[in-house]
Parts: sequence; structure tokens; C-alpha cells
Amino acid sequence: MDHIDQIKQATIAGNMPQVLELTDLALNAGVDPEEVIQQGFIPAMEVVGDKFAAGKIYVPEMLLAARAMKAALDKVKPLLVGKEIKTLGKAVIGTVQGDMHDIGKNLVAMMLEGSGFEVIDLGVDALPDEFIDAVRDHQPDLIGLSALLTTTMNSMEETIQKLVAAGLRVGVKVLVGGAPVSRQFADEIGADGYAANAGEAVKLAKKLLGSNLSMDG
Ligand code: B1M
Repeated sequence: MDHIDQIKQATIAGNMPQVLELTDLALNAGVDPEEVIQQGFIPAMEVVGDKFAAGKIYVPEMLLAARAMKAALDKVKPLLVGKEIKTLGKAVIGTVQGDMHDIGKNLVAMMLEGSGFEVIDLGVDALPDEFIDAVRDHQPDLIGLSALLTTTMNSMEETIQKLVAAGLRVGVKVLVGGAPVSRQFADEIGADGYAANAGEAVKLAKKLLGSNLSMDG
């Protein structure tokens, strides 16, 4: 097995010390940092997402894999400064206003990042206006709204309405998720998609942006 395969397997296994050590070894051996991401972390996250969706692994295993990937990604990223990095798109993500739950949102953010998206994380208790400002400032392809409380789901609808009012809705896909959220609710509030878990969120984000690209040309 070469360095990259080893990184991929250690990431899938969620073995952070090993992923960090192997990443160092690969970089010291002259492996291109972008290759570590594109051939190591991204395929590993795909495997992890698929296993999770198939019920073969659960949240703790997925968290371990995502954290291992994130730690190593933080090491590799500075080496890419100044390089043109291919990303699948830019995503702004946050837990909506009034809601402090961030474990699921972090998982979705890490999986998106590990799958090749540039992610801007607004954290928890993100006001509709914060999403609007982030869309203006960062011009993302997608925004992801997470809610864990039935009482905060309404903020998703408010955020979408404010996007429409600001004339920003057309240029950005809206993905929603979180335990109390459903596909029906997503349809009702005019979101582009609903994902039940982090693996699905990545798949749907890719699909939504793929259709975006084909629409544009
Ligand atoms: Co809270 N809490 N909590 N809580 N908490 C719930 C959500 C609750 C269901 C517990 C219960 O009563 N059985 C309940 C909500 C009831 C409801 O509204 N239906 C509840 C409540 C009531 C509260 C408080 C109001 C309690 C109180 O103070 N009286 C309070 C609210 C605080 C606030 O937010 N304003 C509160 C506080 C907390 C803690 C701070 C203690 C802690 C949060 C810590 C943290 O997040 N940093 C907490 C926790 C941990 C939970 C439970 C136990 C676990 C949530 C979790 O992290 N799950 C939860 C009960 C439960 O779900 N069993 C509960 C693991 C996580 C990986 O899953 O977040 O569902 P989840 O994310 C999944 C998917 O939903 C999806 O992908 C993720 C990965 O697969 N997903 C997305 C999530 N976001 C997505 C976005 C996407 C796509 C998919 O696209 C953008």
C-alpha cells in the first residue's frame, strides 16, 4: 500500500494519530498536498458517508473519521496557499437562530469539507441576516441550515424568505437538515433539498451543484 492508500484506510478507520503521522510521512516524501486531499481524504469520506448511509457504521465512527480527516486537512491546507485548488463549490453552513445544537451541523460541515467543498461555518444561533450577509460576502453556491429544535425550524423559512427579499435566492441552493426537519417541511419552505444525515447531505450538495452547473451551461 502506498502513502495515499494508507492515509485513506486510516481515515476510514478514524485513527487520528495514524492519519496525522501518515500525512507527515507522505508530505516529507514529497507527495503533492493536493493529492493527499483528492486521492486520500475525499475518497475516504465517500466511503465513510456510504457506510453511514447503509447503516454499517454509526455517528461515533463517523465523527472519529471526520475529526481525523479534519485534523490532517488543517495540516495540509497551509501548504496549498497560493495554489489554485479545485473545489466542488462553496458552502455556507450554520445552525439556525435560537439553536445551540452543533454536533450534527459540524459533522455535515466536516464531511462537506472532506469531500472537496470549501466550507464557511457560521456556527450556532446564526440569524437569518447572518446568512444573508454571508451570501453577499462569500457568494456561496449553497447554504446549509441545520435545526434540532421544532421551535427553531421557523428560522429556516425566515432565512429563505429573506434571501428571496434580498434578491439572492436565485444564485444559491438551500439545503436543510436536522432531526425535526423533513423532506415535506423542506418543500413547504421552498428549500432545494433535505438530507437526513451527513452522508446524504454531501451527495445532495453534489447533485444540486451539478444541476446548477448544467443549468448554467
Ligand atoms: Co438538546 N434537544 N436541547 N441539547 N439535544 C434535543 C434535540 C431533543 C430532541 C432532546 C429530547 O427532548 N429528546 C430536544 C428537542 C425537542 C424538539 O424540539 N423536538 C432538545 C431540547 C429540548 C433541548 C433544550 C431546549 C433543553 C433545555 O434546555 N430545556 C436545549 C436547547 C438549547 C438551544 O439550542 N437553545 C438543549 C440543549 C442541548 C445541549 C446543549 C445539552 C446538547 C447540545 C450540544 C451541542 O450540540 N454542542 C443537546 C443534545 C446533545 C441533544 C441530543 C441529546 C443529541 C443531539 C445530537 O447531537 N445528535 C438531542 C436528542 C437526540 O437527538 N437524541 C437533543 C447527534 C447528531 C450527530 O445528530 O444533530 O440529528 P443530529 O445531526 C444529524 C442529522 O440530523 C443530520 O445529519 C447529522 C449527522 O447525521 N443533520 C443535517 C443535521 N444538520 C443537518 C444539516 C443538513 C443536513 C443534514 O444540511 C444543511
